[in-house]
Amino acid sequence: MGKIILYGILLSPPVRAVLLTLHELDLEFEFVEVNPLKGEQYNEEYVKKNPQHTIPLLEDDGQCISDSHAIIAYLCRKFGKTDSLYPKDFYKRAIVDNRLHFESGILFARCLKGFRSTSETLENKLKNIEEAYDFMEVFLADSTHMAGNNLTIADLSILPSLSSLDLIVPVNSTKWPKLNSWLDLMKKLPYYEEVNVEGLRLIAEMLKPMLESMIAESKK
Ligand SMILES: N[C@@H](CCC(=O)N[C@@H](CS)C(=O)NCC(=O)O)C(=O)O
Repeated sequence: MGKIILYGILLSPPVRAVLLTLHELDLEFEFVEVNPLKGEQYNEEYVKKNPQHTIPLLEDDGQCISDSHAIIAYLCRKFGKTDSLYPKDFYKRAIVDNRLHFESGILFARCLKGFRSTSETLENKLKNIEEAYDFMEVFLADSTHMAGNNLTIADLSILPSLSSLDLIVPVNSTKWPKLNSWLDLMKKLPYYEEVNVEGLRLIAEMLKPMLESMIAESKK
């Protein structure tokens, strides 16, 4: 097996999605810090590897792949001992892919907007986050996991963004009972503490002033 290198920082939800998948697949890897808060994603060497200058970036035996969704699907295809994390069945895989695109286009996009100061009103940001929670409540209507009744990369992709958004809009068990139970279930993953908790602590610390003013504003 070639050497796997993951570039990024724990603060980033898509980096954590890749870390969760590497742990779930029990793969050895090297973690190299590339910190966008210090502008390190623009280093010449890094941009050669990833012209889109995003984290995460995975290097497997010298071959580079960017975008967490492409990376975690690749890891499962190449290293998964079974197809449970990324099913081969066409329909089941389509449902997993749907959730990956949901994470990319809706959940993570709304997560970024939620954490950044933009021209969008706070009311609108919160409404959009709550709507994303409503969608996931529907995903979970007849199943224990985001795509069926077992753990897939749909869960590992959604977990870091959702748990980060939970800092702004708590996943209330009355409003989103299934989503709340799913989050509790995910917290039992053996590598959850190591991968996700530190990332969330870093986000909470970095965003403390912003979160305090958002909470104050939302109470007005
Ligand atoms: N869809 C991408 C999103 C990656 C992304 O936007 N990462 C942010 C950090 S959370 C980043 O690299 N920002 C720096 C930049 O875009 O220059 C993925 O899932 O990997």
